[in-house]
Amino acid sequence: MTTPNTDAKSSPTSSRALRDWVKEVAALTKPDAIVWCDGSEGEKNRLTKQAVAAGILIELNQEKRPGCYLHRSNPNDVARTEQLTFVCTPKKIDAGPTNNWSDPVETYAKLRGWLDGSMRGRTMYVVPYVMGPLGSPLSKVGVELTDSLYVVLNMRIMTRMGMAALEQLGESNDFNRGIHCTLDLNPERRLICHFPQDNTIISVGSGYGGNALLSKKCFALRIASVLGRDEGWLAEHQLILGLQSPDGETTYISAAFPSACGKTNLAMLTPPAEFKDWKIFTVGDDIAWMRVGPDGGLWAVNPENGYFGVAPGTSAKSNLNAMKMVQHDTIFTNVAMTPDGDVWWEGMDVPPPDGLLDWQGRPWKKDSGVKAAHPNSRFTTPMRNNPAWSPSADDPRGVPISAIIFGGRRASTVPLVLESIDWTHGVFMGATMGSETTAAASGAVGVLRRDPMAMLPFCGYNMGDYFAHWLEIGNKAEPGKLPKIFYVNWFRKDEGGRFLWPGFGENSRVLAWVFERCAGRGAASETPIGLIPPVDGEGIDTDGLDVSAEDMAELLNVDVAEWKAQLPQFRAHLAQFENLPPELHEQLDALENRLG
Ligand code: SAT
Ligand code: MN
Repeated sequence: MTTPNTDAKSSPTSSRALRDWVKEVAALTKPDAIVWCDGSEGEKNRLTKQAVAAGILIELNQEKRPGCYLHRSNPNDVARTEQLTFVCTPKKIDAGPTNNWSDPVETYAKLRGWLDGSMRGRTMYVVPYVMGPLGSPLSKVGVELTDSLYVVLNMRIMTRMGMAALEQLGESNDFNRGIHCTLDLNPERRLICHFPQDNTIISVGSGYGGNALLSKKCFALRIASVLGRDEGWLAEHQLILGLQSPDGETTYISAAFPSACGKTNLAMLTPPAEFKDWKIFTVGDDIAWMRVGPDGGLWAVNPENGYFGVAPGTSAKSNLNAMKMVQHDTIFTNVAMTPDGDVWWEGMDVPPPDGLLDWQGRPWKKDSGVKAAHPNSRFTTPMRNNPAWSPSADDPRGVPISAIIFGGRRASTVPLVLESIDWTHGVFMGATMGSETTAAASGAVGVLRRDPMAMLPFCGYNMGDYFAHWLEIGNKAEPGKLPKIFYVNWFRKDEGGRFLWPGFGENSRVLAWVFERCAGRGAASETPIGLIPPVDGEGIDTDGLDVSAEDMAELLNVDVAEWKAQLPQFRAHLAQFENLPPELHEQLDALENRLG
């Protein structure tokens, strides 16, 4: 085994802790070579060539899609595996009832056994990266050691990777330690383990996005949520967008939806023709790190540098900006390939050409009933590719958040939009939110599960404490400066299963109401569950909207009986948390009273 570049003289880092750790992991995994990634263009070209030669990437048609490649995953490894994801705190109670827990001492020992010699014959890449704008006090450094070229090339898009990260780290030992080893992709030897007390992640046996790109869910959410708890800030599964009104005033809104519920679409949506004077700019599409700023308001940064978006359903109609941004310099994972080396997926709004290869590279037939692209197929794209990209994504101060939106997929009960009475009620709304499951995680699709703040799979500590932390943030902020909290549901259906709301660009009408409410204007009616726009047209601007008055009334209807029927579910859900803050019990009682 060689261990080049880990001694002080030849190593690119002045952090002794980093050099020592790289040396230690190399001594365990025994790679043939160690490569420190610098993040340069030359490195990208070299590694891309290698990946193509090794069959890890397939070069797509470079005239149609310059800089674009396709990766096909092992069919057993195409989504996050929540049942194999663990939080390994010394005390089980600190992981809480919503996380899988395993003992850190035993888990380290088991993983060390699996890692021993696991990189023999392979190269170990050292991937230093910054989460958050360079030089921002809100940013954090991570280093991922991986034996996967696919991971390196994706990390290069998803994070600010390379020398910039080593510069930001300097001599410090304060960085997230991530070890990723592909092993043989045997689900029997697949584990994604978090050790928040050591700021460490070990992920083995999977090459899939959220399991293997350790910057994303593992660091920026599970570990960062714990850092946030201890340091007084929030790491959230939220997009951040800037909404510019016709007067040129910009309001920043963040929004939490479970995976594959349209965060990427909302973050970059194009308002419809009647709303063309409103503009939306994307700060982030998946993760927000938020803290109370010097002015007492809540400020947010997007820690990421790219998007890992769901391909199926993305079309010129649903997300024109996404269609434009994936035109170049994008890695596609598990989409279908056309005979001329282009990509295709269900819902692209162009018919599938003859001679299509499905996501596994097999010839695909139109009426075969099987999907050509995997339902969780993805694109990895640099955020600057997005025509709606907001340069404030690079602002070290972050952006001031005026509204936080929670949302999920609910066929019934939950109205199109709802405003909370106050911060505590908003936290209660987030804590009890539910959504029907999607293909982003393995398991059944379409089952209603409670997914508090869309963080169920991502909160790295006890969720009871997490709710208390949200309440504390509310106390820390200047009362008048706290964001307003809303709840939306784009997915309500009628009895025949037809969507009542057209969604996509039309969602900007709901955002416009949110904007007005934040500005202290905009009509709202009180209901037992919170404030909703009045149905008489004073609330949501329906000019030019193709939704009948009856459907609009249904979308904004609060069915007291349906809400009452949910109360036992709320109670059972909250009862899991031994250390639930009393304020949330009080909120539930108050809701019950208001419902009569
Ligand atoms: O695969 S990821 O976890 O990164 C995407 C998602 O599920 O939200
Ligand atoms: Mn996500």
